[in-house]
Amino acid sequence: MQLQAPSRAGRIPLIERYREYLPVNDESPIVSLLEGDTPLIKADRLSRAIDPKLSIYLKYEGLNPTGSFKDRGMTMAITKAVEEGSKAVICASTGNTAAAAAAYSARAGLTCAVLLPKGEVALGKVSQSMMHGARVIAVTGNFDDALRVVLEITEKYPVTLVNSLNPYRIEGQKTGAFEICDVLGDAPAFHAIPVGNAGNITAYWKGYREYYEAGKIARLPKMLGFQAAGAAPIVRGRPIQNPETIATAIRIGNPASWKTAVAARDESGGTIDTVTDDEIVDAYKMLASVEGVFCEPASAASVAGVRKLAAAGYFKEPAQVVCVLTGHGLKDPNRAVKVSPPFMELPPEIDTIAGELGL
Ligand code: AN7
Repeated sequence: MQLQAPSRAGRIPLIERYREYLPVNDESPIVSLLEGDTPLIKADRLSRAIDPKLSIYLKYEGLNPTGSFKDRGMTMAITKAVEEGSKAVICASTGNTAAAAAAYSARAGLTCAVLLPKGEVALGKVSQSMMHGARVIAVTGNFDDALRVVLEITEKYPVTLVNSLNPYRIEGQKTGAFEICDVLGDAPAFHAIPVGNAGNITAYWKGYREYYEAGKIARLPKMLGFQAAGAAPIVRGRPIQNPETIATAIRIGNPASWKTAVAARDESGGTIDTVTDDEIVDAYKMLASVEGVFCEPASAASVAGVRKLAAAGYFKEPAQVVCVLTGHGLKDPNRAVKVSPPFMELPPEIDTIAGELGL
């Protein structure tokens, strides 16, 4: 039997696919896990439940190689780190950046160090960093503390920063916008996205603008960003000392890309708003049970936000809304179990089980 080709059908490295929009040349040593090209899922049942005027689409970024959108930025950041002769990379992370950095570093043969806020990173993400051989350090502080230390380290030592302050990360992540436009044939009217360190809203807005300037799309979307109510520095207009939310991925009090997130909001005529943990959990459960799409809690902030705006009468006419589901539900299995009803434990007896199932 013939062995399958080493790439999935239709999958080529993200950087190859959008090469003309990315800062690479023919010598760039592309480090790829065949990321991107994630599904844009039309969510009719969800649309009907939230606001029948809307056509909601889910950009399911959880289907990237390490289970989050971070792979788009990391293929670029690690490719450029190798191209520039770097031997080691470092990041602070609420978990997903670390998982992606660890995986792409493993593939490139780079040393990788990740600083994680102690006790506040979902289990799946920690396991990824460990398995890919990163130097994992739990910092006794929050993400903002960890990022501050990482920035000081990269100023003093020859280690490449792969947080989204690294401009190549944003370059890679903007391709999410290209893919959405390539599928829809234009930009959607609204683009909803969770906001943590604010790199992704910055990247998507850059992607849409570049496609618009290239004449690939005829309109720009309104950007709708959503922060967890207990970690909403941009909405409150000041850094939050002790951010709190069950959506640990976006438990961030002082986002690095604050200014560009505000610019995305204002230039697009959109909004950045809060969603409570209860609203996040409701949307998280709804996505899984109504559409069969399992994302992590932070990702559900995009849908929770659209739901909140819809209830407040924000959407006046029929419109396409793309919600980015930034990470896979399996990243945070503990939360999934915690928000679900307990399951039954029964002996392997047909009558007992059939009885319990009401058959
Ligand atoms: C699932 O991994 O900041 O606003 O260190 O993992 O670009 O920060 C993760 C962020 C949304 C927010 N959804 O994106 C990290 C990290 C998920 C995330 C965000 C993150 P940004």
